[in-house]
Amino acid sequence: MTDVNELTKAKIPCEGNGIQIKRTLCDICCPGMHCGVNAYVKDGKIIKIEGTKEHPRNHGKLCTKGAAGRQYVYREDRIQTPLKRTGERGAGKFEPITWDEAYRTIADRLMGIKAQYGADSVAFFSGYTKWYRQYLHRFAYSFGSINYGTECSTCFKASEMAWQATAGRNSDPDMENSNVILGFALNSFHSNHLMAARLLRLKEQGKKFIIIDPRKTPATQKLADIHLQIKPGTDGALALGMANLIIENDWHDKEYIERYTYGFEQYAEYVKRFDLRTTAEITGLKEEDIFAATKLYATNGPASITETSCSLTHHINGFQNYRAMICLNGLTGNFDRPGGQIPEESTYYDMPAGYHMYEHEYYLDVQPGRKEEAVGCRKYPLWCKFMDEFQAMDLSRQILEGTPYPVRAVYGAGMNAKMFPDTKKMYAALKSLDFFVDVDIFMTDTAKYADIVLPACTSYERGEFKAYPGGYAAYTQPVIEPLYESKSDVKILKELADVMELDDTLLRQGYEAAIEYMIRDLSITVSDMKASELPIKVPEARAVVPGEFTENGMNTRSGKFEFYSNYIAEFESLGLSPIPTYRDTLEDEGMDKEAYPYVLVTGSRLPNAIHSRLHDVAWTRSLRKEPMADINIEDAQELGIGPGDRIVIETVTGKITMKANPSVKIRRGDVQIYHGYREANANDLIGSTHTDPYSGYPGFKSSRCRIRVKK
Ligand SMILES: Nc1nc2c(c(=O)[nH]1)N[C@H]1C(S)=C(S)[C@@H](COP(=O)(O)OP(=O)(O)OC[C@H]3O[C@@H](n4cnc5c(=O)[nH]c(N)nc54)[C@H](O)[C@@H]3O)O[C@H]1N2
Ligand SMILES: Nc1nc2c(c(=O)[nH]1)N[C@H]1C(S)=C(S)[C@@H](COP(=O)(O)OP(=O)(O)OC[C@H]3O[C@@H](n4cnc5c(=O)[nH]c(N)nc54)[C@H](O)[C@@H]3O)O[C@H]1N2
Ligand SMILES: [Mo]
Repeated sequence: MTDVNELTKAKIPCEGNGIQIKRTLCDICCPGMHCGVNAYVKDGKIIKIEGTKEHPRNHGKLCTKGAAGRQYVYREDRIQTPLKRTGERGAGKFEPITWDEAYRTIADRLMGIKAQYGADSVAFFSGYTKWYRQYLHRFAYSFGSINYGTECSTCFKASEMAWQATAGRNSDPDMENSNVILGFALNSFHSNHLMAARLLRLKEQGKKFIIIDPRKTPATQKLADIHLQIKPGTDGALALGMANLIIENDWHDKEYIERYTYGFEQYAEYVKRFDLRTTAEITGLKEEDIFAATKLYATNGPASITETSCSLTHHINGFQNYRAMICLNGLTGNFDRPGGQIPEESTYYDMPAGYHMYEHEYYLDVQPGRKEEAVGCRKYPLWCKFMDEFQAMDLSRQILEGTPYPVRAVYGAGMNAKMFPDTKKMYAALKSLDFFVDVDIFMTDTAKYADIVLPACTSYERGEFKAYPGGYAAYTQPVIEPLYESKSDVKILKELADVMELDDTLLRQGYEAAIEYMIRDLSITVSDMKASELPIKVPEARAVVPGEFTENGMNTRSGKFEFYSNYIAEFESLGLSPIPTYRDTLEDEGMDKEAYPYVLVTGSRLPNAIHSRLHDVAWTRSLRKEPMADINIEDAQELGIGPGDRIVIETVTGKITMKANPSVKIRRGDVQIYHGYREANANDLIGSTHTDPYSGYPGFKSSRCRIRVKK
C-alpha cells in the first residue's frame, strides 16, 4: 500500500494529503510566452510548479525563469502592507499603514497636485508588467492626465513604429514556409524559449539560417549556416549594403516593387553608398561573408526575417537600422507572401490572436486632447505620432527642469529606475518630486524613494485575461490567496478610483467589466473563460490570409510598402529622413574614441534572469552567481585581465565594477554586460541623452567605454 506521507513528501496528490493541482499562467517574462502552469497547492501554499502539458502555448515546458516561480512568489522581500515613508527618500525607512489611509493620502495628494499644477503634472508609469495596462491607461486619462507611459519607451515599440512607418502594420515571419531565415540578433535560446524549440525543428527540416550577432551564441552555434559577427549597432549599414548588392546583381523582385512599393528610386539611389567594401568596413565583417549571406538570402526565397524586440533598436540609430532591415522584405518581394513576412493585427497586448478586441478604445474613449503635450513628445515627435503614451526617456529631465511644464507626482506600477539610462538622474528626479507612489511586489531600490508603497500580488494570486495566438483566450483564477495584505494592481486602481470619486462609471465597474467591454463583439464571456482551466478557442478567430493586406492596400499614405515613408516625411524639417539612412551609432557627445576605445553592449538577455527580478532568487542566481563583464579573450590578455579579476568599466556617464569573464564568444573590442543587478547597475553607464531621435530609445547596446583592472 502506498504511504500517504511518502506521497506527500514527493508532492504527489492523493486522497487524504490535501494537495491540489490548480492551473494558472506564468507571467514572469514576455507576453508572447505566458506559459501554462500547474501549481501544486497544499494548505494555501504553493509547494511545487510544473508546465501544463495541455496548454496550447508551452505544451508542458517551463524555462529556467518560470521554473523558479515558486521561489519568486515567496521572495523574502515581498512588501506585506501599504507603507508610508518615515526617513529620507531612498533610505528605505517606512511604517505600515492601512489601505484606507494609503488610499486617502494618495487621493488627497494627487488631487492637490492636479489642482495646483494641472492634471498633466501627475505622470502614471508602468514597468515591465503588462496585464493591467489598459486599466491603468484609462485610469490616467480619467484622472485627466495625458501622461501615461511604460517600459515600452525602451522595449518592443520602436520595432512596431518602424513597421507602421513602412507598411502600416506589424508583421511576423512565416518561417514554416521559408527556405531561408535571416535572423537579425536572433538568439531565442536566451530570450524566447518557445521560439527556440520551433527554430530547432525548422533547422531539422533543412531551412538555411543566416544569423547576425556580435556574439557567438547557442543560436549561432546550433542554427547558423552563416554567422555574421557584426559590430554592434551597424545592422543598418549591413542591410543597406545587402540591398545594394541585391540591386546590383538583379536579385530584386521588380514586379513586386513596381506594383506594391513606393519610393524605390530614392532608396536605390541611397543604397549605392553602401558598396561591399564600405559595408565591410562599417560592420567589421568580411566582404565575402556579406556577399555569401546576401546571395543565399536573395536567391533562395521565399525568405523571412526574424528580428528581435530590442537588440537592433537599442542604439541611437536603431529605428533606421530596423527600417533598413524591414526594407529588404519589400525589395525581395517577401512582404505579405507565404514564406515571407505576414502582416498581423494585435488582439490584446501585442498578441496576434486572430480576433478583434476593443483594447485601444477602452482608454482612447476618455483620452484628454493634447496628445502632443505628453512628456517627450516635443523631443520625439515621431514617437508621439505612433504611440498613445509618453516617451519616458525624457521623464527625468522634465521632472528636474520643469519644462515645458512641471511634473510633480508619479504613480508608478513596478517602476524601476534601473531600466532607465542614467539611473542616478532618475533617482534625483524621484527625490525631487512632491509625491511618488510605487506599487510593486517587492521592496525595490526604486520603491525606497516612494512616499507611499503599495503591495501588489503575483499572477499566482490574481485572475487575469490573456489572448494567445491560434485564436485562444483565457481568464485565470488565483491559485492561492494574495500573500499578506497584497492586492492585484487592478483592484488597487479600482478602489483608488472609488476613493477619488473619479467620474468614470465603466472604470469603476472594475477589471472584469473592462475585459467584457473589450470582448463585446465576441461570443465568449469572462464567465466562459473562467469556467475553463485551459485557454478556450474564440469562435470568431480567423487566420491571416497572405496577400490580402497587399491587395487591399496597406495602411500607409500611398497604400503601398514605403521605402520612402510618407509618415516620416512629415518630420523632415526636424531632421528625420523618410528613407532608411544610416549614421554612426557612436558619433554623439562624449563618445571619444581615444579615451573610450571599447564598445559597450548592455542587457543582452541571460537565460536565468528577467531584468532585475530574478537576480535575487536563489535558483536562478545560482546559474550565474555574480555580475560579470564578458570580454574578448585576446583583449583580456593584452590588458592583463584574467578570469575573475575585478575590473572597472567606465563611460562618460559613470563607472561600475564587476568581475571579468574573458571569452572566445565576444568580438574583439566589445564589452558585454548584463542589466538589472543591484550591485553593478549597467544603466549607471548609459547617458540619458544618448538616444535615438526617431524613437527616443537609448543606446543601451552601443556606447563607448574603457576598462581597467581595479586596484
Ligand atoms: N542597460 C539596459 N537597460 C535596459 C534594457 C537593456 O537591454 N539594457 N532593456 C530594456 C527593456 S527592453 C525593458 S523591457 C526594460 C525592463 O525593465 P523593467 O520594467 O524595469 O523590468 P523589471 O526589472 O522586470 O521591473 C519590473 C518591476 O515590476 C515589478 N512587478 C512585477 N510584476 C508586477 C505586478 O504584477 N504588479 C506590479 N505593480 N509590479 C510588478 C517587479 O517586481 C519589478 O520591480 O529594461 C530596459 N532597460
Ligand atoms: N531570459 C530572458 N528573456 C527575455 C528577457 C529577459 O530579461 N530575460 N527580456 C524580454 C524582453 S523585455 C525583451 S525586449 C526581449 C529581447 O529579446 P532579444 O532582443 O532577442 O534579446 P537579447 O538576447 O538581448 O538579444 C539577442 C541577441 O542580440 C545580440 N545583439 C546585441 N546587440 C546587437 C546588435 O547591435 N546587432 C545585432 N545584430 N545583434 C545584437 C545579442 O548578442 C544577443 O545574442 O527578451 C525578452 N526575453
Ligand atoms: Mo523589453
